[in-house]
Amino acid sequence: MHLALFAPGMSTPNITVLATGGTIAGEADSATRHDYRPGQIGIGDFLARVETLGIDAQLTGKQIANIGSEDMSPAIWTHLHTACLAAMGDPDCTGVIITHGTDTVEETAFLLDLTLPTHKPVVLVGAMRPANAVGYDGLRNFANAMRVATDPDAAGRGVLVVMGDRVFAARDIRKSRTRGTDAFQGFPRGSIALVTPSALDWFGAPWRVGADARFTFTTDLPDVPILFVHAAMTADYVERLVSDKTRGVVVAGLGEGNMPDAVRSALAQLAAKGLPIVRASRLDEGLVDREPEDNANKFIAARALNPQKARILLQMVIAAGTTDPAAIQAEYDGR
Ligand code: DAS
Repeated sequence: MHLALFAPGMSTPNITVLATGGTIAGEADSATRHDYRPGQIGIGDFLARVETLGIDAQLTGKQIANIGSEDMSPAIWTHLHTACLAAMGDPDCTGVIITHGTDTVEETAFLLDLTLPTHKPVVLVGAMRPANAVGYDGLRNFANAMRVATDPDAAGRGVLVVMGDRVFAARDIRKSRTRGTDAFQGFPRGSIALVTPSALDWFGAPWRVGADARFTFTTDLPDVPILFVHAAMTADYVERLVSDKTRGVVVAGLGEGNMPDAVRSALAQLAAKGLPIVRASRLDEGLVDREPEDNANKFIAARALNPQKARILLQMVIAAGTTDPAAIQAEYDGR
């Protein structure tokens, strides 16, 4: 179903734009150089460029940060979360768009998905090419994000990410390519809508039922490292990774969350002492189910979450005070 951007008689939507930097705000020394600096253009300049598109919407910008998203931090997440809540509580605000670097956009989106109500649309967007590059995709992606953020049907679907004319749920999206504007994929679901600046087509029901936050946002995220498993790994890798501060471990395992026996034994000893151990997969499309040994080992299966998202969920679960492996498993099995 194609919809006009606004129905006749509808008032102009008011979108809050929260800028964090990334390539969408990046600049190169020339239009054809491969290397560039992310987070160069401020929100004022960016919105002035958006204005040239002539889309009928009121945009209110706020600069949260101006970084490459490899430098995303709990402090910036806190600032962003607070700004999102303020926008959601503003009766004049129709929806929120967050500009973000593409390298960690999936992690920020998932964190917000777990901790924000989405009774208004919340949409993250980035670009694969800097603002002065030939073929800049940032304005196109942003115009698409405006199309989504102004659609009442986008509310209650959880936090969304718009890239390459497609809309993804935060839970599904993952960056799968380092180049090209079609760099994102969804797993286990692909994109949940196709979008252009003037058309938006949703497919299927939202994953998320209801619009409430699942966890209370906390600034005190527990220390949860990821163990990236490879051939010929020995148990001492586990000892080197885990410190007194560690509150849980996510395993980026081989295939369906597998690991060498010695590594499994070392992790099972930690689990026996009460440290949650989550098995995920290092594969791009990895679905990790429970295996019989998980009961004895007290391990948790990450299901369809990749290691970086499995880590964020484990941080939230531990921060909420849950340490029982069966209760943690239920969080991975749930929405
Ligand atoms: N510079 C990287 C980042 O900020 C890549 C990007 O935005 O596309 O995540």
